[in-house]
Amino acid sequence: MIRSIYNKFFQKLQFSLLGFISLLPTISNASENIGVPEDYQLTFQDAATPNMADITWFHNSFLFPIILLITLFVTALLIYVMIRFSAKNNPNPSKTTHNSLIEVIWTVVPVIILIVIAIPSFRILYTQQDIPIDADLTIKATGYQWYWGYEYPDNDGMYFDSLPLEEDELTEGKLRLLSVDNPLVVPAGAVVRVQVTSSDVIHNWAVPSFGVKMDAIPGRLNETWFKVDNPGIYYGMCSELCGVRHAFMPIEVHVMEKADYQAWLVSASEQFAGKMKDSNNIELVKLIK
Ligand SMILES: [Cu+2]
Repeated sequence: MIRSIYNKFFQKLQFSLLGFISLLPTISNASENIGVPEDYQLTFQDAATPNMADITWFHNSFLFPIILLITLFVTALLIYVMIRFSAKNNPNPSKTTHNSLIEVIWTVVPVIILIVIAIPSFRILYTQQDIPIDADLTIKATGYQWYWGYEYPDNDGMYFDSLPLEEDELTEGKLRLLSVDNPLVVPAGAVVRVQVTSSDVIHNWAVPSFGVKMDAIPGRLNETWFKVDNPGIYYGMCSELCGVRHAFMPIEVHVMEKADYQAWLVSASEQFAGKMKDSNNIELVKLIK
């Protein structure tokens, strides 16, 4: 009951925001861009994975009401105390210094609240950390100053760099600071295991609509996973301050129907097969300068 009321509240909030946004110039071909931030966005992006749906529920329908009630209770208590015990209304203050019952209550009640919050929180954390052993596809994402490189170990180690598009390269439907030349491509409905690492400093591979945010640490292989059923384009960014071009290492994920993915794989295998990272890549040298 409470859950549905708050879902409606957040849906309405989002709805009114969407109405406002529709007055602003819209990005053409936006129907394809699903996991993307919106102007004046307040809440999370729409969930594309079960994990993100859980995170959204946890925040919007669980934590938010608890925080709201506590805030209202404390505010009401403060207002009551300010009026009831002001110097004017209460000229002779009580000399009471201790009340065991109240002290027990104000210790035990917060503990109970924290335990109640911890139970669903740990469950969600566990599903994020529990990498399915029967993953359909493994991707290795490596952070470089300042772009991402993707390797497909299941496909002869196919590797490609994923560089952000320059402003003069932005064609219709491409987004500034989000679109890349070679996006990560995965099949819809597949469990994708992502191994995340870095070659220089700490980066972070984060896609908000997937509920994925994993540190990329040099010399360490971190793992995360996602499963997206809805084909479309989803965006993320490096989420760890990693240097002067930290804001210029976006993540673009194309989720394709299985047949389209197979077709992409055939052409990409030819284009990228056996291609290892080339430190003399002209485009990279341009970026580093
Ligand atoms: Cu980075």
